[in-house]
Amino acid sequence: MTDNTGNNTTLNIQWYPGHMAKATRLIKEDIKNVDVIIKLLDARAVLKSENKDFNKIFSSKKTINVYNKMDLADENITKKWITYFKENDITSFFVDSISKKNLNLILNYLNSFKENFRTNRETRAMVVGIPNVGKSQFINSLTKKSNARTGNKPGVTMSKQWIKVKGEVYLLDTPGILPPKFENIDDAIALASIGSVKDTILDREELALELIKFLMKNYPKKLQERYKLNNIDEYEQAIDVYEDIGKNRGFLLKGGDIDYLRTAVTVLDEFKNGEIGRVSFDSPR
Ligand SMILES: Nc1nc2c(ncn2[C@@H]2O[C@H](COP(=O)(O)OP(=O)(O)OP(=O)(O)O)[C@@H](O)[C@H]2O)c(=O)[nH]1
Ligand SMILES: [Mg+2]
Repeated sequence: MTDNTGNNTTLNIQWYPGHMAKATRLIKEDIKNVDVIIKLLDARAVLKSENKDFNKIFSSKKTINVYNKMDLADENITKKWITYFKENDITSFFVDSISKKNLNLILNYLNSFKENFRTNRETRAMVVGIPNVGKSQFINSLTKKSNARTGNKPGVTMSKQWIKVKGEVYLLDTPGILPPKFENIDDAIALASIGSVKDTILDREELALELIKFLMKNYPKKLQERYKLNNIDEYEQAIDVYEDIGKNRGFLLKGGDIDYLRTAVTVLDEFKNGEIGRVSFDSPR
């Protein structure tokens, strides 16, 4: 497994995990009532969007991995992952919950669950994942109704909610849960960039600089085109790119200084919404 970020600066991200602990307790209460766990992850961060604590909680349950937001992920890397999962016989699906791409595969899987696993009641699936991976959107798209509230920021779903899908399938929406700490700085950069960590606990200027470094290394053309920059090879440091983005967008303060915060917020928002292009943080080899 390789990692596309490969840097070792420190990004100061801390959060108070009290509400995460509460959400974990809520989820644990329902495990006995469900047949299958749908682990929803972000296709842009196949490894990094996994909360490893879930594996302990759900070890006794049938689990499938669903990588959402495939429309925002690097197509070449997604292809590699699909091959990797096939070769290793791991049940996984790549989906886009907005256009509903591949959601029919999940419906087929859930509808045949009762038969395949010989249960005698309706199938109940719990959808779990870190914040903002699209759990509520995924459920709404499967049910064709807007039952679950969504939003492009972490922490939108606050409590549990059972929602009926066509046929004999029920889905449980749950609040997003992050592990108590990041394993390394690259995880922090990726998870903050895809919007799974609350903005208010981040230094957005530092994060934008780290994201720019990552894009310079892995997606230079996309960065250059989006912000009408010089050839990326011509820049010595990421801060020079950061400043040119601010200048090119006209984000200047009185006196002509660059508005660093506005530049950061713009880069982060545009990245989160896929406007910089399709990008992935983890590749299988
Ligand atoms: N481009 C794209 N956006 C998506 C997709 N799925 C969800 N979104 C968007 O991602 C944002 C987060 O979706 P939610 O469904 O609220 O995410 P969640 O996992 O329920 O988040 P929490 O409840 O905060 O844990 C929303 O703006 C959705 O519209 C997808 O497949 N592709
Ligand atoms: Mg939600």
